[in-house]
Amino acid sequence: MDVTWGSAEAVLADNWIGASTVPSRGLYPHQWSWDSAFIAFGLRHLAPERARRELVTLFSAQWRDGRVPHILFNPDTPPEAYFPGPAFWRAGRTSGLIQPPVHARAVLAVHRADPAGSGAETFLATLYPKLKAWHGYLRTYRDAGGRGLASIVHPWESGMDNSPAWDGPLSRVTPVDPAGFVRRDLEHGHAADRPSDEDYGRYVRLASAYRDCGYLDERWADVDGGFTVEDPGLNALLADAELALAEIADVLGLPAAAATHRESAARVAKALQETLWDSASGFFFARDVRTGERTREYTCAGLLPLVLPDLAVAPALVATATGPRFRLGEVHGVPSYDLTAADFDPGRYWRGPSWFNVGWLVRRGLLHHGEHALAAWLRDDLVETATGTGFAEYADPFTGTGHGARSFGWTAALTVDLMS
Ligand code: 2M8
Repeated sequence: MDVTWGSAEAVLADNWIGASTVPSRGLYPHQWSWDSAFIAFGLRHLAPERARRELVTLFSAQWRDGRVPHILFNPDTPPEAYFPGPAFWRAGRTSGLIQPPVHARAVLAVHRADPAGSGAETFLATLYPKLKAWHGYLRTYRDAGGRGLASIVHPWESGMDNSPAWDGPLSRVTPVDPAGFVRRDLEHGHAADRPSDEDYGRYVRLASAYRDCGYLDERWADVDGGFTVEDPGLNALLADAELALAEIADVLGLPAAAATHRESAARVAKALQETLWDSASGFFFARDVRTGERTREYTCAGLLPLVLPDLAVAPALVATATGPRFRLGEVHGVPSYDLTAADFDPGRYWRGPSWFNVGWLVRRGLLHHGEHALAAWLRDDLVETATGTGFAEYADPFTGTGHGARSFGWTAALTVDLMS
């Protein structure tokens, strides 16, 4: 057996907690929404029944309104292991936020890897209505801007917590006093690799405010200083998820439903291009719904629309990706932020380092748009960097040095997937 494959498999075995996988034993000791979807992409090659279980467990925590919570807390983990824990959220075993909807794509891939395995016969039929309700939540309750795009109400919902794109909208949020909470993340990660105390103060302020309005999106618009942003990454993944749902409906013999999902995907993709694409810059920027202004930071979220096969602007977006701001094909992975920006930081979380899930998504996009040589290069680079860093959470784009947690779930899982 290949050494890389074997060590990635060992990471996933160590991070398995019985019905799901933790992103990292120390830093993130619970189940995270989009992590589980990425992890399932790898698990399907190793243990398809575990991949199914991972996703079924996550969806067992779905809320009545359709939202899939961003964290499902593990009852066997001590409450002080992670902040903010269940006592903060006051929502039973879950948080009240969401993360990008990569689940339908994962469900379809898991099904295809093992369509006849034991338990496989009910897997798609069980998850289809849940996925439909999840996307429905995003397309209705979260359409705060009224343009057919889903909004996020907290940076954690983007999955790219301290992305520079959120600095503008976050500047209106008053941080809570850092003496009021304990940052458990700093017990496991270097402060220089993590968000700042001021960032955390703002995250806590926003999460408490959303909690205190009962997690009711219709009330959020009236909350002063609230954060409401249309993220190109989340919306591209939503359009792609609707396409995956259409394929799932086809497999289930529901052609009319499949057509509806394709129309919905096309609507989101159109709104994305009309609202967030800036042709002069050749890039997708986030939009602050509260001010109506587009942000100006080039972050990796703006490259994620490449996952859409029908993307008229793909050549211009690939040109930006290979240009000086991201230097795709020259540096390791896909930097999370503009390499030419004065505040680019190669080691600090979502403000510069390359993340493996983003590299994996961009590679898929490159394949859609005929960029086969670049996709092959990126695949080899991601596998090499993941292996060389002990499956780090993220890596310095210039040196390939690992940062953040090691033995990180999606890094190991996506490496297995890239090698399959
Ligand atoms: C990071 O986010 C969490 C909050 O959700 C944290 O910093 O504690 C992000 O990188 C996010 O994308 C990821 O899903 C999560 C767990 O890996 O960690």
